[in-house]
Amino acid sequence: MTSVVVLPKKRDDFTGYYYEEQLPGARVNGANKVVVKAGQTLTVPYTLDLTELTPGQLIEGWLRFTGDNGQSTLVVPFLGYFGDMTSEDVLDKKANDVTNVYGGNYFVNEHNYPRGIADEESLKKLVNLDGDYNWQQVAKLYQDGKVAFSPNNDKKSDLLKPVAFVKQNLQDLKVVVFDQNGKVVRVVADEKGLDKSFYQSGRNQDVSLSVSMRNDPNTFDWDGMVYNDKTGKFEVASDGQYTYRFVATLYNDGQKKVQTADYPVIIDTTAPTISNYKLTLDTAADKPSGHLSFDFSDTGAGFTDYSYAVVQINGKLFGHKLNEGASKFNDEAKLSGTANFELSPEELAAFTAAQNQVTVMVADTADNVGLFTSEVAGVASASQTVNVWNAVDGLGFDKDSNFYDAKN
Ligand SMILES: [Ca+2]
Ligand SMILES: [Ca+2]
Repeated sequence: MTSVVVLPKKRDDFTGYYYEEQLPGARVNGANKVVVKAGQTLTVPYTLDLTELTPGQLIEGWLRFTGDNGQSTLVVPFLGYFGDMTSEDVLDKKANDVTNVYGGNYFVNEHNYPRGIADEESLKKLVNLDGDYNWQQVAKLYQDGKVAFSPNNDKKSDLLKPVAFVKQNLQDLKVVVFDQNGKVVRVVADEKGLDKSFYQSGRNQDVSLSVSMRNDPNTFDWDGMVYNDKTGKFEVASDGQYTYRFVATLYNDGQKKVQTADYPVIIDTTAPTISNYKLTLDTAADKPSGHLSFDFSDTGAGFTDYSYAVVQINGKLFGHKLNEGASKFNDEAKLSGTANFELSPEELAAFTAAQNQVTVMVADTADNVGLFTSEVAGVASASQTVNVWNAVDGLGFDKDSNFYDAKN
């Protein structure tokens, strides 16, 4: 019997071919010679001694038995992991963590809009109209403390859906929700036998596309319901801070057989308010101008640097970032601020000689919309009108983006 223990395989720099070389410190112990009679089955024990090696590596090799006649040979290959397979963090990092492997874990709402960045209309503006990001890039703008949804059955961000990647097959993956006192208020799912994430058709497949999830790919979605142990009934969670926790159980035994990952989530069903609204127009001048300012404030999730105010003038829609130019937030948590901007030529052109209606809207990151409407007497207006932003009808997803999923 001869044995070879290899890995990593060596590459010949000159020829480019891979070749095998005995791994220093690895030894196979066992009988050098075995006798097997014709038709007999024999179990022969061998041990692989790796005590001189550093744990945490794949080990590959083979045993070769040569017959006494020097001709017939039998080769037995082996492959295994030396070390604790549970030392790997199986759950991918968050999408905003550059050390993520599969693009990072994040959340979307029922319309597949990533959470923790801005409301749906602002996301459409960022991706489709301003074109600053594609859907995969926009997911990386994920902000801790801004992941929010509003389970109030208004068809806007009523659901929280994880996009999560795992590096090993899992024996079990649970989702548990905690309230801000650390009390379990919901076990969302307990799923057995998940496949590790893999790369296919130009995108990474998250756990919801695991074979075991085919019966219900939405099992990890949180609908905002919690269990009330006083009434014994499920009810909609009240507004506040929650923690969405993955609990992964690995197949391999080891120190980190059970691993968790926590994500802060806000439930917010309160719409922002708008106050101190002021619109001044001067369309009679040689160079028409207009100025709009208002204060905005939210309870709950608030806004981000990617949040826009939507200005609707006679049904035409325009966007202005809440934290850009003279517009700014008043507090670090981005819960309130002042919008302050000049109207663009396109916005001025949207005014007519008839009665005008102007509405401003701001939405928090849980997609609750606050609005203020004013009537403006007819003005002498320019003829050209440009429809910059149609937020009412909504824009479709960018079908070419990697984020878009045709089945949803
Ligand atoms: Ca909602
Ligand atoms: Ca709110």
